Amino acid sequence: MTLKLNRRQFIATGTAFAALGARSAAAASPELNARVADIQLLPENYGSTRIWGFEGMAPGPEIRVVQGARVQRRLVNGLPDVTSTHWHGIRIDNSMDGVAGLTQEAIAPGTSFDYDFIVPDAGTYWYHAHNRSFEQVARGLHGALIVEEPDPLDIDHEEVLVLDDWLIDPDTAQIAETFGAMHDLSHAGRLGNYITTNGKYNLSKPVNRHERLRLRLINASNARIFQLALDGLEGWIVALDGMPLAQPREVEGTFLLAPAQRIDLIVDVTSETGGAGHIVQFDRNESFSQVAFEVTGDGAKSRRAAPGPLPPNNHAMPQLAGARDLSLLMEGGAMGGMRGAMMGGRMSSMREMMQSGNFWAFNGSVGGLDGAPLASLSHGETVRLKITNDTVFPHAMHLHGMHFHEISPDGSLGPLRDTTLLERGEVRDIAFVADNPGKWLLHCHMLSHAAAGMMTWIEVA
Ligand SMILES: [Cu+2]
Repeated sequence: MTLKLNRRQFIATGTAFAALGARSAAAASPELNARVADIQLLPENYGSTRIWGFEGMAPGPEIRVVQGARVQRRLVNGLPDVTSTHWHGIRIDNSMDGVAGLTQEAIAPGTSFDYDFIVPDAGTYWYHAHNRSFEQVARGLHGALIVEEPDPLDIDHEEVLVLDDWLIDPDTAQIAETFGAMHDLSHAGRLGNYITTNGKYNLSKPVNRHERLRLRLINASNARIFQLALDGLEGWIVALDGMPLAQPREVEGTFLLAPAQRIDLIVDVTSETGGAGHIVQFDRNESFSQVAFEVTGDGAKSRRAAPGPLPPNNHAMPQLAGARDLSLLMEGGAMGGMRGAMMGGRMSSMREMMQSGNFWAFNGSVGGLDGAPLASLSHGETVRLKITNDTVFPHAMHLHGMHFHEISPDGSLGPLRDTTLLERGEVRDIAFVADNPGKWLLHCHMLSHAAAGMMTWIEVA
């Protein structure tokens, strides 16, 4: 039936809508319920798995807005623990950053907190719990936050792909409740035995040959560094951690996606009709299909021309001459040879550290939220931070509130990131303009490491 309105009805309806608009503006934000749920995470022949998820899902509901929009969510804590929600990669107002104990009080069970912020940059972001995150993220509290460019891209499909790994007891189908296990804290972090994309171990998407896809990859795992490649798909990396590359980078061989990092790809389906393309995941010497793209039909006769860059987000360029130099020495962990570190205001032996579940140090001190900041910066100051990984494990270092440039070996400014991977023994300089006031966490996103000493913060005033 076609709805026809005469002018009188139209005016009346318009008035009704206006009243509705006024009422909804004053009403509460949409709710985002963090709660316990039982879901079919494992294959059908296994039982259900109890998770903690936003709206009872893992990943939680996708939040999708256009660049410059306002995001409002009332986080309702239906969990049996306090929580908070961090909006990872967003240049956000500090009071909305969601770090329990630094930017807000933890949200008690049965209470709520209203998140309300503007998203200044287009790109692929995510949200996740930021209280006991080594447990709460592992239980499933994460979801995608997508900020669209104002103008649509020339693509046929877009897929948001949240990669995760779960530590599951196969006998019970339940998440192994070994959070904070000594081995995870002191070695490579909590690694899972069940790998999913968007909560499925066998995610498959139908496509046509020669279609162009935008793939938004998000690593929501606690500690797994995904080593990935394309098969039957050819394309380009166009953005890292939400931020467009100045020029698309053709994918050749494997690429890494460390915990919390994102990669945006534009790929063309090159596999034959009836075949499949894959995002391939390498684990030790084996390879698996992380995501399959079943080529069910013929698309265009030939591929499109190579894509241009995504429109840039507007960031201040750091001027390295005259930048303030800071350094961060990362030490500790198993086989790291560290004898001890400052903890709670006094020198402590490794044995004393271990007794309180701490294994790592930043600049000789066990890190956390209680101590002094790594640095107090003036608003607008440019910083060059040298990060030295003097441990035998890789670490994915994340700065809240601002993106930074990795500095290339030749001294030039590399891509903008919010999470940078340092392999064992690696040294990396990063640079950024401290143009977002507040208290910003700087921590390892191997979440067990953050809980065991790899956490500090900077202040911008
Ligand atoms: Cu780490």
